[in-house]
Amino acid sequence: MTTSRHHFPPGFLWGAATAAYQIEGAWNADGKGESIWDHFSHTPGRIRRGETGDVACDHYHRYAEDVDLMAEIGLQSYRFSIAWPRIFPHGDTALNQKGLDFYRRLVAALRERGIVPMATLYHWDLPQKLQERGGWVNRDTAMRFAEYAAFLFEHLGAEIPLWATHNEPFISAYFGYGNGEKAPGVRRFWDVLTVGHHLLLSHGLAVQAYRASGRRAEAGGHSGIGIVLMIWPHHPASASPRDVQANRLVDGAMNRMFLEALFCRRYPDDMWQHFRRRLMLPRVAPGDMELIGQPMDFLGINTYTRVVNAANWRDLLAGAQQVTPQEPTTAMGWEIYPPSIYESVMKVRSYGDIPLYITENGIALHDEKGNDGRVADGARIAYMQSHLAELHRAMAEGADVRGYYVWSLLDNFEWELGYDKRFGLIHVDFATQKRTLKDSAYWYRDLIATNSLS
Ligand code: IFM
Repeated sequence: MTTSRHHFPPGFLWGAATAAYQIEGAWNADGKGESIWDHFSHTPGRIRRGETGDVACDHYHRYAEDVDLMAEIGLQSYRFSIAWPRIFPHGDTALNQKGLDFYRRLVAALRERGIVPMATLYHWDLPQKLQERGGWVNRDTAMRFAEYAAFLFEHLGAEIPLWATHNEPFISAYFGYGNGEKAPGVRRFWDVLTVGHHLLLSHGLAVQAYRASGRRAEAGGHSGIGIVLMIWPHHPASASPRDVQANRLVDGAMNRMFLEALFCRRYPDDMWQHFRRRLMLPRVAPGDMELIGQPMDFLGINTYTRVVNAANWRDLLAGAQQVTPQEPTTAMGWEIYPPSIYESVMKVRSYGDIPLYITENGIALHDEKGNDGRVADGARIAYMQSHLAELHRAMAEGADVRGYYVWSLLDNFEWELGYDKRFGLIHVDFATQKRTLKDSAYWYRDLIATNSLS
């Protein structure tokens, strides 16, 4: 039998990712303010089985153990998010020193073990106080975000080399303010383009604040500022013009709106024409698009699967419906389609040659611990192997991908779905908080050690 190995370039960064609300717990400890996710998960009927992120993985108290486990896997980088209301509980500039101290300790522990921190400024946990003033529908929230970002660049900028402004602004806008499945749970599609615009504007303001702080990306290194987008490839269900058009619109809403704004400083014309009769178009003030589209140092891509779209006149937004995913699927019901990672990278590449990181990729399974204490998650290993082979293909064709982060380090709180979708390399027993490295964690350790995939 012959085996082939895919070698990754020297310096390629192997990591894992998490988000504050999904793992930290300690929702009101040490002066933390309420976030929209605290508020939402405490509202009956919003989360499956009534679960909340109140305790989650208790990472706030167990971060040192978690960093040790990262080191055991050999992670070279860790992507986490900072909970805005831990820093500024009321969404203004009144500091909660203990919140800042927590991230200082976390970052110090990472650096001691040579693990490069990548911090996301916003992974969906807006201070509830700002939501009470309209949240992201209010343009002023973008200004508050810029203050929060500038504060962190000043206080943690020397220790954290990689910064992402937002995680998946599409989800914040459409699921937070459109269908209301996620916090703040607002069901008002009318506003989603305004929300999207304000999120992007706040990204631009944060990039500006980063540059003003005097920080610069070092050539060839892992540093700088960017944004993390959810980029999933879209395929029409058939070659019929109606399916092709429906597919184009869904791809437009999820991918092109954000990519064109960031790379071309405009929103796609066809989307504007389509949406002007259905949604409120945002007020784009002079200079907004220049702010949004100013150069970034990298783009983060979150990619898991593809979406197949068919025309459906009953859907008022895009005239589309998602076709039932083909088997095999994951515990999320997402099709396992390894070329998705290749196609996502190539799509972004068509907008510009910018350093890329795969900031999330992974699979949810219903992992269980066996009697022997092992968590045998061969399906996760197969998923990572096939997706990394496709990533390697994109890189062999010239894509400048600098690193890969598994979603997720730990099993955690999967938002409105609660705890039963396990994405982690590390199994968490939520009753005891015991952590167990899954087979995939050992597999990933070997991959990192050889910087190559067999
Ligand atoms: O858990 C989420 C994460 O917060 C954002 N990207 C997708 C993941 C899996 O659904």
